[in-house]
Amino acid sequence: MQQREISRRAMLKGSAAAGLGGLGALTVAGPAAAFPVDGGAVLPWLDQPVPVPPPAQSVVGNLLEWESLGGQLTPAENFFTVKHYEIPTLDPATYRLRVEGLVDEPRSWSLAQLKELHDRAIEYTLECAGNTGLPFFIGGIGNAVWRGAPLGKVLRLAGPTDAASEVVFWGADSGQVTIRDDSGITSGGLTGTVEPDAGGGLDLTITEHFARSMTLDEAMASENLLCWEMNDVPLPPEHGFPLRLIAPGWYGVANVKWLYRIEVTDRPFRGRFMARDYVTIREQQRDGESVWAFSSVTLARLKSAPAKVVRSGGEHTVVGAAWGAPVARVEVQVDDGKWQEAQLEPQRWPERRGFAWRFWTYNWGRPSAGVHQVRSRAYDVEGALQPAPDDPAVANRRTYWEANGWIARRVRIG
Ligand SMILES: Nc1nc2c(c(=O)[nH]1)N[C@H]1C(S)=C(S)[C@@H](COP(=O)(O)O)O[C@H]1N2
Ligand SMILES: [Mo]
Repeated sequence: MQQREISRRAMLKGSAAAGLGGLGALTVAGPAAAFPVDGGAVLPWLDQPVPVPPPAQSVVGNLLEWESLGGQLTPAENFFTVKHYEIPTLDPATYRLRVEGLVDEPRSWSLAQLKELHDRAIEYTLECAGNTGLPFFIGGIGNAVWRGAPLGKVLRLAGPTDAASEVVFWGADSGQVTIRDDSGITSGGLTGTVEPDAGGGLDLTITEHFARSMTLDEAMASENLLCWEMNDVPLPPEHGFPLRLIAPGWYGVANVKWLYRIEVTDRPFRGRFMARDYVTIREQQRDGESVWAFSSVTLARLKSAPAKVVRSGGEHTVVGAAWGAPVARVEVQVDDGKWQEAQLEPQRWPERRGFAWRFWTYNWGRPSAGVHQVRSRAYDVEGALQPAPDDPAVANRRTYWEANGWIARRVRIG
């Protein structure tokens, strides 16, 4: 937890330095962003993810293939997708974003009205909190320049009341969700469908929209966007057309797609994707007793991964990425050897560091023929180290979310 607090502070510092002005000028072309290693032969990793099993095929798609990582920005058509319900069809002509609840001026916004607000762009690496937590899921990450209207401005115009403390973001997508498999619910008066279950009790099933919340303070952070464009193209349907929340510094799940309603409330929101799914459960030892910790997935965590090994003229280079917090250093370890410093690629927009992945390279030279293991680990600007796989924060998890331990890949040389 300590590490996460530090990372968030460092990020906020990074975004404060960027300020509110000038961000609109950011273009995707930006300063030159050549890939660290052009040309040469890519050596594929021996350990490949297993095929996506059928139940997950409707949820995740278009996963990043690390060996083909070719540039700082992930084109929209190559960007991974996660959807928990079906993609809703929204007509941009009639689309409205409602801002309501504990606000002085509830209103709805058309796309044209939102686009009249001073727009901004921010480069942010979006990673699913489940990425690298499951054997088929190591490519749930991508990086883009996102453009939209500042969320804070829209909230300020609405005028949260004194009682307001929480902001809930509602997606237009929804599905049938069984809230309880429960023999305890036996009476009427419930708005969902209540059906007998096998045990003779009653299940409660409702149609639930995708939704996530933040505190009002978190929502007001200057980097949050009501976003309609990624990498200079309109959001494709699968990425949230026509409007999504972009919450730099958070895990992917916070970035609500197909956003159609923002509700300001005076109490914490406990929907499916905060209180049931996307909950990290850890088992900890306290004075010889096993205790459980439950926490909702929120802010991103410091992480890095080797992307590929490139061979050119007999020389080998490991190229990788680091993200989840403003990155200060990356180290690489081959087999059981000493951890060695990798070279960080220069930052495209140094004033906005913290939200986009940093590429790094490690000159491996001419390793001996055979199979080798390559691992990386990152340090953030506050000196915090990405946790080892046996760090209790990683090892004690009983759910697969927030798997940010060191990632090992294997490659055959020669
Ligand atoms: N409305 C809605 N928003 C959503 C989701 C969803 O299922 N419905 N999935 C979330 C999750 S878990 C992730 S990881 C990101 C993925 O964003 P992408 O599909 O654009 O990569 O979207 C988030 N926003
Ligand atoms: Mo996710």
